[in-house]
Amino acid sequence: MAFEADLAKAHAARSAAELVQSGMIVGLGSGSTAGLLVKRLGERVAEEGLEFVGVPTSVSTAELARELNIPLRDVDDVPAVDLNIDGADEVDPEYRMIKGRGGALLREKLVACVASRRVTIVSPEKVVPRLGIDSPVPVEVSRLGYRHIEQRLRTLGARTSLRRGPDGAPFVTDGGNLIIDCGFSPLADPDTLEAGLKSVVGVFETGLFLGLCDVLVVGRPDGAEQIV
Ligand code: ABF
Repeated sequence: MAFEADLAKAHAARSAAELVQSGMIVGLGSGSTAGLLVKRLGERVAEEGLEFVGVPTSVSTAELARELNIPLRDVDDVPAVDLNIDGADEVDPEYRMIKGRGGALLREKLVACVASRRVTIVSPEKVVPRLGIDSPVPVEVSRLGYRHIEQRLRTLGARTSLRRGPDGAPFVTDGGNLIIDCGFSPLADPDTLEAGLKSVVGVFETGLFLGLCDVLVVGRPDGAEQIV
């Protein structure tokens, strides 16, 4: 099963990598599927002389891209992003997504929002009939006041859990913030929920990505399907 999921991710990544053309400014997502994309783009740079500029969405993606000789810029140093390619945790039939299990949601959303075309690459189990049944919504919050912020999130119906790292200490994002994972059963209306979460002072961003998927690439063990 794990092998099949890995193969599906690899096919999704390979298929999306073909969308990158020389001269483009490309948002590079985070997570294992996006990691496979970055590796494939590194191969295209080495084998075909593909020339593009990457805008990384996390420290780990930037490190990987540098190892592969992919030139990078920060999002503030580019006028626009032509294409953004990133993974997701869940995608519903309206191409709304939950992202942020990897903890890079703020930068991922910033880059997705300035991109002309957003491509999501997933393995098939990420495509769900309804968001939030299996995945909590990650919410990136200020360190200062996080206990109060958590309390406010609970009043919105969230079952909250402060994310922790493998050492048991609170997980700290690349931006120096905390993540509170918020479970909702059910997650009724993503747009209303997004507005409610964003109304809490100290919430910087949520893992609800609404209207940010233009192309969905679903990998399978034997290939990939691009859905526009
Ligand atoms: C990023 O990586 C995140 O937004 C999402 O949470 C995660 C998906 O990771 P993977 O591809 O490893 O399943 O895209």
